[in-house]
Amino acid sequence: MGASQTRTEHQYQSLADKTGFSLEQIKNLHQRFQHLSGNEEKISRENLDSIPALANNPIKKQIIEAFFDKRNQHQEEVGFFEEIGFEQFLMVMSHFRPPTLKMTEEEKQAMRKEKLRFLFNMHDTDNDGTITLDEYRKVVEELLSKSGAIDQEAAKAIADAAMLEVASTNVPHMGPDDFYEGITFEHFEQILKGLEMESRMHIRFLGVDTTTMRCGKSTS
Ligand SMILES: [Ca+2]
Repeated sequence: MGASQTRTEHQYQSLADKTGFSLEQIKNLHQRFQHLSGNEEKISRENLDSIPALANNPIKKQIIEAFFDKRNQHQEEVGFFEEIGFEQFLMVMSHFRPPTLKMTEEEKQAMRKEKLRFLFNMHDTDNDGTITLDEYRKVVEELLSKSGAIDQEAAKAIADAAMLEVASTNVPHMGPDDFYEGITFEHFEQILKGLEMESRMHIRFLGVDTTTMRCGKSTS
């Protein structure tokens, strides 16, 4: 074992401590990262944009932006990176990590909150703490327009109706002139309360199935 290999293992261990991934998972993800970056230190949006498995994902754009969103790095920073290195890449990937059997109830709750925060950030694009109707509309429009079956006007109407539904659940006695400012994180948690999503939130790309965090033989 050479000195550089020891150093790599040391780095992997520190990344494992930070992200909760096992050494094996980190090794696998590192290989994927190198493949994606073309053996460069960093990856850009263009690198992720060319992943075939993401091509048909209706929220591809949001997923890619999430990788460069500083809010997903746990450092209280906001804004976007132009490029990210392996550690930053891992931090984002760690949001897709499923809970393990060893986790305490408290740890599971913390993990759930982190995942919800990640999803919330994906929609709260201007980071003002609420998902406004406009922000929500954009996502719905994109989702529906990808299917090609619906025009923009209809997509808008559907987004408005869905948002009204959300508003009426959160503010039951809203008058016709009341203005609903948008979904706060607390509302968001409330809306998704009944949904067991700790193990559901996963993405399949890079040939990594995040439900198990195993690398498949897929070429993507
Ligand atoms: Ca917002």
